[in-house]
Amino acid sequence: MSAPQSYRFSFGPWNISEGADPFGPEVRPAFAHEDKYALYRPLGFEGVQFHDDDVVPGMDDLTAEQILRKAGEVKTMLSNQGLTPEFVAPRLWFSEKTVDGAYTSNSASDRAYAWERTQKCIDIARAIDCKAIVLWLSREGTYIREAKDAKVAYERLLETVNRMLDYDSNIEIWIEPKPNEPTDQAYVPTIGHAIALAFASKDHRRVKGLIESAHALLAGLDPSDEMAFALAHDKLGSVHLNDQNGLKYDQDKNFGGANLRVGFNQVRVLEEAGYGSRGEFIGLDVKAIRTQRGCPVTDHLKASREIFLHLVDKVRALDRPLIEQFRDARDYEALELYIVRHLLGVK
Ligand code: XUL
Ligand code: MN
Repeated sequence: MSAPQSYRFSFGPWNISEGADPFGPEVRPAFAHEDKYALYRPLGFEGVQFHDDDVVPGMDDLTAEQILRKAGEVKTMLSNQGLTPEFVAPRLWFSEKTVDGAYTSNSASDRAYAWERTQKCIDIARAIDCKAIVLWLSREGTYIREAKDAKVAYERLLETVNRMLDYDSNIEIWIEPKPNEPTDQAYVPTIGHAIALAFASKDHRRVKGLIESAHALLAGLDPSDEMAFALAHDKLGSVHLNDQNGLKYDQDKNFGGANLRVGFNQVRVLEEAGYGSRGEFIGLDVKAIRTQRGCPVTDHLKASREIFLHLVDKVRALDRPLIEQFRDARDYEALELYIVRHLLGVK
């Protein structure tokens, strides 16, 4: 038997936050992104996820040369800390030019801005030696259905993916689906939509998905089945493990914190498929609870990683022949009791 998989973990600097929510201001002092890099390794993380302007703040007002200079500085900071950039995502939801979406906006000048910004994002990724671009499609959707022609919108998304593949012949594109928030209905709400786009693109081998647990739950789906679907098509670029308590706002709770069994099944599916054996990261997208004091707050990252690793132990300790017996006998009552006892640590 091959040696058990050991996992590498990543998170984005926005996961160490000031605790603001849509109804209130920041509750913790700011902690500079650049000071965060020193925290990664001691916490057990080696991958850094970025938005383009996490690497180059204020990039819309900078020249190409200034952008590359700043990206070069960040590359040095990462290598000084022994860190790997996992992906860069264009932040296309903050500009006044993307209030009604970016690639799917009805305005040609907004779409032109989105494409320019995407090229700069790819330039930044290249400058820090990062091989993947994440597309979280934020405002690509509608608040009312009649606002956009949805068929044209999907054609525009495919055209963008193809342009990105042409712009750089090495990068991979990982689409992060989410069904809603900020829009009422988002285009590309599930991994099935993302993978259809991938296969429709001009080089499907370079287009994959990134599955966030909470986003799948918001779509009313089980994240482990979403992951299994992507894995069955060899299209799981990365994951954003977290948790979500029901169909509410995107909560980004600690992994396994709301529903341990749902967490367990994600770990089971990843582990059984050998996810991570080609260097894929276990990415987290978790928010510290607003009431948490301190600066910087990192306990939520430590806890989510620890819960993941405990669940790996649980998956490895499963009695596989017994599970096969229950499956053969179609005794799913017994299988369920076995799983719950196993999670509880009782015989
Ligand atoms: C939004 C979300 C983003 C993406 C990266 O819900 O999850 O943080 O992961 O832009
Ligand atoms: Mn995410």
